[in-house]
Amino acid sequence: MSRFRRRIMGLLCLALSILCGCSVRQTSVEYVIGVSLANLQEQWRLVLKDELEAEAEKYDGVRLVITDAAGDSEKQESDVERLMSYGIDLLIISPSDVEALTPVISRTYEKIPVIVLDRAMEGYDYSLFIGPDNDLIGRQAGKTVLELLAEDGISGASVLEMKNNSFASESRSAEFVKTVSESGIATRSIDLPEATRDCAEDTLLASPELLEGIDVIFAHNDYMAYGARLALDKLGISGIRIVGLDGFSGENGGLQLVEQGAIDATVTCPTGGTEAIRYAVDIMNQVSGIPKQIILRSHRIRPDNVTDYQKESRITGKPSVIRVGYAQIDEESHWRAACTDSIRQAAKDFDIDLTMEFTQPLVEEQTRLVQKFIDQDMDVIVVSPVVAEGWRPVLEEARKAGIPVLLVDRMVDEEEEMYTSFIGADFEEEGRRCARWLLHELPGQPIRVLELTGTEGSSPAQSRKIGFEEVIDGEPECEIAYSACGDFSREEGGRVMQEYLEEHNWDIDAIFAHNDDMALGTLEIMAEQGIRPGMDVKIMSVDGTSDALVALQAGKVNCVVECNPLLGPQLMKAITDLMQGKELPLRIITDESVFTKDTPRSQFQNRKY
Ligand code: GZL
Repeated sequence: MSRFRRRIMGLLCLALSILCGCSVRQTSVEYVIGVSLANLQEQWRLVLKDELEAEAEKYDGVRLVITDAAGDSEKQESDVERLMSYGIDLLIISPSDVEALTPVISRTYEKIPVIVLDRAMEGYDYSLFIGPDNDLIGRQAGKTVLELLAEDGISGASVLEMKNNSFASESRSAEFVKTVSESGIATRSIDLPEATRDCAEDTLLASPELLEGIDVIFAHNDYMAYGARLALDKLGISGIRIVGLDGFSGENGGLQLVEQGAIDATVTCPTGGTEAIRYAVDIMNQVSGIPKQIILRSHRIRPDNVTDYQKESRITGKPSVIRVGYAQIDEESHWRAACTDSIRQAAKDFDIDLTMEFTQPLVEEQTRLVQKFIDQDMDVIVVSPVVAEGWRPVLEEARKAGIPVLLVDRMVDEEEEMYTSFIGADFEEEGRRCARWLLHELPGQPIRVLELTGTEGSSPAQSRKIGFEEVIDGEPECEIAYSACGDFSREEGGRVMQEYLEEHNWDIDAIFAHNDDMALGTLEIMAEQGIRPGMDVKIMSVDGTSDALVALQAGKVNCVVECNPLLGPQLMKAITDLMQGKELPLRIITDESVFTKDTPRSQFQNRKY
């Protein structure tokens, strides 16, 4: 937006404020953020709007222009177009129907930054997505129901699930039902026309037979849970447990209802409004390292933790210098070297006392190192877990010691409560991107793939494979004909190729390498056999290291999916936020590109690894 228009907008906002009798702040408008909300009927959206406005108040030069689509996708599309006509600098949108709104979001993203809230959209045509993990929320609700039934000594129970046929509700319900049915719990689900207290109360009063044989009610928000409570009281029914969702503070919010015993538990579902404004300001100020997705943490709230949950700061007494112990994997790839350098440099930039130690790629060695950091009473412990299994005991030790553990680069196969946050890539999406490129490059023909897998048991190797197979599963003529572990190393990648050539006649159309180093390790060996890499065989790899991009520009590699190792700044900012008492997101997912022969040359310049 031009400065002139910004002045006009500022005067308009000023005039509107005076007309509405609002307090008038004489400031120039630096940024106008358009906010397109799905509706302002649901309580969750009202809380979202309050959070957005409260956070925006903290930035003098920021103005919000908020629209309410009243649940109508067509209206929301025209709301976005109207906001664009005002010349907004950035759009925050909480879509009513994410499929219907995807085209207008993509079109808007071509012109200005877009932050999508709450409901993830297909593809990546946005600057940043902030939302909850709805599958996790469903599992947490299921786990809570099982705990309540165990406390009551009830087996073979029945649950009445009160949903509100929304996008989030479906994914939460699927995971909820899966979680409780594994314990033999039967679920009767009903969709309410409105996700409100009155609708829930009226539904149960009108059809009390819905409650026959029911031991627990799981309502997909705390207002419906409260309505269920009122109905049970009016019907004179006791002994039925009630679990809600959202966990807001305030009058009749889930936290108060749990405190008062009106409901037995809730699972929090933060709106992301505060984070949206903070990141919007960073994006407009062109701060580097903005992630692609922020997945917010949800908590299971019971009477025994509702008070602690509401305490402002989770970390008390910020130390003058933050001491961080980092258990890093010994260098096995160029990616690792770049990651280590980024962490070290960022620690200096953020003035954090970093003790980074390396171990052999063995979980026993890494967990011993983490135990050492616990014994040294580090303020924060960071791990790049070499494999996903085997972490629970030492994570329990860290939790008992009150030391937060952040996962960087790789994930562990443990419950979300066992770690504070994960910073890294969406490995499954990286695998999907390789497969999508391959099917686009070799359409409608048989494709035999040789797969070079990364370190066995590591989350990138597991998840890249899952993502790749998910996409090719729908293509009967595309198959992984041979798969072997190259341990993410160039030498091992070459060994796998050597062995394949010794044992087979060449019959491979494409190579899917879980990282660049393994792909690069195959090139010379194939060339010695007269196989032209990139021509006779298509080669896809993951990371985006400089050597791979050189090979791509030389036509020897065809598709390089980025896996950004430069995680240092995001890690150190997260640690700083944590030590200031802010709650960290459950996952911070990095922004990544795909490089092919069609990628503009400019994108190959100024790369830092
Ligand atoms: C991904 C990282 C992987 C890289 C490999 O986050 O763990 O390990 O893709 C590295 O290059 O060895």
